[in-house]
Amino acid sequence: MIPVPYNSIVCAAAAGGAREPLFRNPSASASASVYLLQFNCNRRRINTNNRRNNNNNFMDSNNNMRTESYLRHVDSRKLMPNGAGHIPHLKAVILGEALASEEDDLVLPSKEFSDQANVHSPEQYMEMYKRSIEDPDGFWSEIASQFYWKQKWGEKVCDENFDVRDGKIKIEWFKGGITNVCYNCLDRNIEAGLGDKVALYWEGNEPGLDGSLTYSQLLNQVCQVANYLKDIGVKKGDAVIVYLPMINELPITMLACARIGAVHSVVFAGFSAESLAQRITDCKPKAVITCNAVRRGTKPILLKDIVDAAINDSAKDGVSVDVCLVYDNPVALKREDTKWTQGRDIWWQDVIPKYPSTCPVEWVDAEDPLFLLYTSGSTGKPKGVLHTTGGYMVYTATTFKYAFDYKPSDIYWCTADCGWITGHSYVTYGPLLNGATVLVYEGFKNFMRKRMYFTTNIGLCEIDINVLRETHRVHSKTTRKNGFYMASYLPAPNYPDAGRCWDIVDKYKVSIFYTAPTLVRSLMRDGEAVRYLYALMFTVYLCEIDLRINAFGFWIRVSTHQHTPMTHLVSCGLPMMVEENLGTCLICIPFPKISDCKLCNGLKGTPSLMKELDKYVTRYSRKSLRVLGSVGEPINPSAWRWFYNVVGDSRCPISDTWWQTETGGFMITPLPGAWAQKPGSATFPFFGIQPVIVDEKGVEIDGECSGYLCIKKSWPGAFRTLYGDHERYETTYFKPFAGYYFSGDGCRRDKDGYHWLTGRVDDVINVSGHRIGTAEVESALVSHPQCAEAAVVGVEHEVKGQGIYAFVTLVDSVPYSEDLRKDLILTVRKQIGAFAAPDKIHWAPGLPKTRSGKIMRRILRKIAARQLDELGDTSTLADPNVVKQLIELSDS
Ligand code: 6R9
Repeated sequence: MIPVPYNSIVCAAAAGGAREPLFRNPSASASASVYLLQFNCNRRRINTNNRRNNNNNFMDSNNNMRTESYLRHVDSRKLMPNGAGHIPHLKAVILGEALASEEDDLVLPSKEFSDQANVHSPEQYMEMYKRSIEDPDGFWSEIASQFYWKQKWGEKVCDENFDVRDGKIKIEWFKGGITNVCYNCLDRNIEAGLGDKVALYWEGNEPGLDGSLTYSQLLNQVCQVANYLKDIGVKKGDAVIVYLPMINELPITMLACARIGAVHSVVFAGFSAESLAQRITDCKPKAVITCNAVRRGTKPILLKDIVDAAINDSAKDGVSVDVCLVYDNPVALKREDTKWTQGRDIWWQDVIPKYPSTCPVEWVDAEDPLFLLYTSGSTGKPKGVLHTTGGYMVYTATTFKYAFDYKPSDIYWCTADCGWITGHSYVTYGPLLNGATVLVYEGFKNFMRKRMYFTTNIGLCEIDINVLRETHRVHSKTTRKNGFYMASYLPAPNYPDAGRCWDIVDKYKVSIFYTAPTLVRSLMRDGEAVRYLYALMFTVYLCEIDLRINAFGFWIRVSTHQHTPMTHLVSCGLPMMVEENLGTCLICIPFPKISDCKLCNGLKGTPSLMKELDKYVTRYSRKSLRVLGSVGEPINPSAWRWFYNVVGDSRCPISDTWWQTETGGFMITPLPGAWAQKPGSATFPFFGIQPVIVDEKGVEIDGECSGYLCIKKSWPGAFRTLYGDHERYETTYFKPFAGYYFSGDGCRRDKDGYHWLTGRVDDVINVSGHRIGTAEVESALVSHPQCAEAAVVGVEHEVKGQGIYAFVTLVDSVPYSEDLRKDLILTVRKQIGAFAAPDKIHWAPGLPKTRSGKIMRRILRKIAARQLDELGDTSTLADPNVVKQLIELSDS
């Protein structure tokens, strides 16, 4: 019996049968706009129902709102954005969509889409899935045969031991097969007639800076680099560290390594010198390849300086680097200003063009290593995830083709950096193996946003959203200057304005757009912020209030007898929280949420702000878009809806792909033409993947349930070991639940069999889709001479998904100070990278520990999230007073 991943009831619904979906197939309704309306209506219906239920008590005779009877009290404060609990005696009330259930929202692909899709129905999926599970060897070898193999694999397609109780964990696919990934990406496609097709488009940060390479041109450049590497003595199996920004030279270098059988280890160019040194020391590379500098905003980041420091550091550990190839990036730094070590450093442009543009392929075994990529774990030491050649090639190519419904005419853009696994599997290998045209974007940088103005009865308000912080730290201040309100705002990753993404989509006619929820949320906020400002402006106009803006939303203080603004906000459908104290009422409207306000619409055009609504998106055509994708963390339903409705014009399915550095490729993902989606769910397993949800004892749970997400049996793209530490590989992934691969993620399966990822269950924080081990941050903090101890936990963050919250105990007699706080954050930035900087340092005279000295992170998580009435049992603590002290220091 094979597990049935797709519930037959949903199949029927998706096929237009038994169950009436809440959201209709747009093709079934009169027009797309009708569909949109239904979409919004449904949201409203949920809100209106609430209202209707309380209708009698809702308004008093003067049409003022009766807050008590209307607002719904929330049992738990976990629904509030972090920081809201700062307010003493908070009485939290949330309105709006947060309480809606997403489980019954089915969004179906249009008939036109399904008809042309690679997998067009649940039945077709089920048939293929069944075969992939019942006959994996046949299924995968048929696909593998579409690639070039110098020699076919041996007897066994797959040879595995997946159970620690039966000995050493071993995963092998296509062993004995001789091939080369670079050959399959380039030469094979050129032979098939794609030589003149564009392989890579490159778009720089600065509008106007761009370029492109056809498959033939790309092969020539790859060969030149490959020849150079061979010339300096890089051989099959040797490691090469790549520390480059998103320029074409990054995928070129990866492919060049693959061509000669060298193992690339790409390090994200946002990592610090220390992190880079750690990776150099671990894999002892024959060469380091970098760039002198890259421009982020107006500031050049001196990558070469970071590499110099890292090489010095690793030399102290006895690992020397003989060659450092440096790409000259004059836009960021002049050659003559680049620090240079004669004899070791060499300019890319001085040597590479001199090498021949053909290079014979080094044929390798399917199980020979292709690359190393370090990822965070629950200890301070990053793990070198090792992927091999054959299985990874077959798996990334196949997942790319099906999850994005790839067609040869597509223009594909993945916003990930090649420094992460997404850039390996779905910027470089997966798409190029399919002969796709890939857009490489230099990357998002924070941009200087213009000021926003709005009028109120207290005068003209100016929202200064210019105060950008590299760190993305949650930080805000509101000042009143000359009668103007100024507020700092979280930076958004875009340049020169929030429309850049869609400008690029139109410029290249991008048809598949794959990105991360954090980016969706920050872009959505740009449009939504305007909508909010508008609603708010009107509210402010209605009564004199004290307005504050922080990272969580707009905070308004009004006196309790003034119900009009609240009524207005309610009519806008804005979710909000209210704290009522004697005579005053503090309202927080967390942004961004999609709202629809008759009142505001009625005033459309009065102040021009309304016109600004979503214009960053809608002023671009986006007609070329066909499929959207999301990766890195769970996408929250409101971001999903905005992505679907606004960006994709309610026309493009979203592939919410769940996978990991370790899995090499997609594991649970929609097949966009095959079935209905539920906003926020990664849906069903890919071919050959058997996800199981287990309880804490490792017992599989059937049907509707929540638990730990594990995978039964191997798949071709699985990682084979942790570099130099097979024991850690087994301990981390295969020992927690014997017989399974343990993902480290929690998961819920709903009544229809849809999978909902609920985040990490281990000590790993997911910040903007980047995995950061709490232990890594802690060890950076304690390296500071004045830090005695540190404990780091993740907290919910509106844009980044999770933020980093650090409890810090100082050495005796060191006073708390703002300078020290900054210094501690700087220490983490220096040691790991800016993206790992803590959002909050919470001074801790002591940490809550059990009598055996174990830190009780559960309690720290609750304190960080201000869920103070959910601290649970603290009686096992060695010193229960510690908790009280920590709570007292919460706002210091
Ligand atoms: C590809 C990548 C892996 C972790 C993973 C999970 C989270 C990734 C997700 C998702 C929910 C998705 N994650 N995609 N959670 N829905 N679509 O991001 O690899 O950097 O190794 O991170 O990211 O928690 O365990 P990696």
